Amino acid sequence: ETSPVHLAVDLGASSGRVLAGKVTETGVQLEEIHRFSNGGLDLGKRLVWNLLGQWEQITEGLSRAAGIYGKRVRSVGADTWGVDYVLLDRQNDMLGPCMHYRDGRTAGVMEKAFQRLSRSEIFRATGLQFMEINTAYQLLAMRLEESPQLDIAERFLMVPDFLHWQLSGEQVNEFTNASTTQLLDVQSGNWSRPILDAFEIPTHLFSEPVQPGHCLGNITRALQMRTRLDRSVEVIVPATHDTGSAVLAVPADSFASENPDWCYISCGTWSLMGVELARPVLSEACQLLNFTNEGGVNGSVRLLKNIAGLWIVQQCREQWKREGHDWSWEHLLNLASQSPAMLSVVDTDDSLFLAPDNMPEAVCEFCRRTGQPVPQDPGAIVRCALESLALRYRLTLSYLEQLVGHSMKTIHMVGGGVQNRMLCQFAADACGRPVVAGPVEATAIGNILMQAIGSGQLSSIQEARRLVRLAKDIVVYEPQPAGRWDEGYAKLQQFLLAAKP
Ligand code: LFR
Repeated sequence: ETSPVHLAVDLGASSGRVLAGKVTETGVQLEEIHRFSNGGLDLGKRLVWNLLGQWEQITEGLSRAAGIYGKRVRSVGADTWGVDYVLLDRQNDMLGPCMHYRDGRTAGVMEKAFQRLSRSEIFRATGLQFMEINTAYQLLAMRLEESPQLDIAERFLMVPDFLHWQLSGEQVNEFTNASTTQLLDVQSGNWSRPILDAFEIPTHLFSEPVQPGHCLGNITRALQMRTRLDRSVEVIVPATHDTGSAVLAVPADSFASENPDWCYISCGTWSLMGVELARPVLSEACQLLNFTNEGGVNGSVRLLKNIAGLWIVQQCREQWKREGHDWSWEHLLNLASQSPAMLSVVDTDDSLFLAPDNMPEAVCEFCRRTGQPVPQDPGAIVRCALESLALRYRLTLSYLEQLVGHSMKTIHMVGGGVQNRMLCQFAADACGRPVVAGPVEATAIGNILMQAIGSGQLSSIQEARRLVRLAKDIVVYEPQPAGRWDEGYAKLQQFLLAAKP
């Protein structure tokens, strides 16, 4: 076999991976080369990335890939979740640890930001949703803590930019991930001077963002020696924001059209639900509903909302593990399927679920607080969380349709969460639309397809998506008319009304 191989480095909430991908006429063939854990590191005062450990694992993965594929490896590129970054001093040394966005230092910082620049001014400039985790508030938190790091920093790199620098020796800011900072101007695609100034963030830390597909040249000599990869291997920047890569790999037959009739849910720890557009939506309604306009590939915009996602059930599982029960997903879903439907509904995006010590207890607490039956066992808790998530999808779909002014025919679900077949069926039922689920490995596939485009092997996103449509793991879930979804939905709306100030 001689088809070229592209390597994707993909760092996710629980694990990091190096994958090899071949792009041929029959689709994208993926192989996982190396997997390692990537949880945050709790230092007591700070929750941080183990970034240097990750880099070591990545080079291990690259060495293995070199051993397997030799000279066939053409390129490599990295993606991770958004918002997290590294600062370098004038000698290119890292300043402090790389902070994790779930660290508590940004609590309350958004309100302080609004004293400097109003909510609507920030929205009009950036088009971004307001989340405490955004880089803008992480940097402002440093300013407010009077961190000396900000004073001696010379360079700001998002985590994938840092990895690309290690891979290639070049320092750039990639556009899709830069757009998650809430520091980019939504019109120009460049850093927003008024926002940086208002938050006292030095402008010289940033360079004009480069677009996905950009080639940074060959891997460094040091990396070549260490991994035995060929010196000709190129570093090609994908959509380095994982969600940007995942949405590239939606098996749709259109790209950034004026009137998309499909929406997506990129489904993992978070559920990112939205549409792909050619232009941002900057209306008052968009700001009120707190939707975001994130930068995508080839100038596309992802109008979407962050939904808490599988976080709640993942954390339940962790808690039960701590209590001595290492239950598999399959077992838990089986229990859930035997539990009564729509016993109780929770608002998955309630702050109660952000970072509780005991997630199953938090679910019960929400039910108690709202006068509903309290789920009595793990099956009932999982069922409640998944049904509630599907109801959030329905709500978000209604907001989306309101914002774009027409209805969606299909929901594409991509990402690891798609393996949860119960959730896919619930999503179809709750929303009353067919769900096209898959591919599971959307992020890695999107990363690799962008490298294939950047290296000239493919000519367009449409061509890339045609190959994704050949994926074997795409399953359609038709909505079932039965169920108590209307009843559950009415409850969710009640909670939201009650929570309004
Ligand atoms: C998903 C994701 C979301 C972003 C969140 C935090 O992995 O990248 O798009 O809002 O993580 O960065």
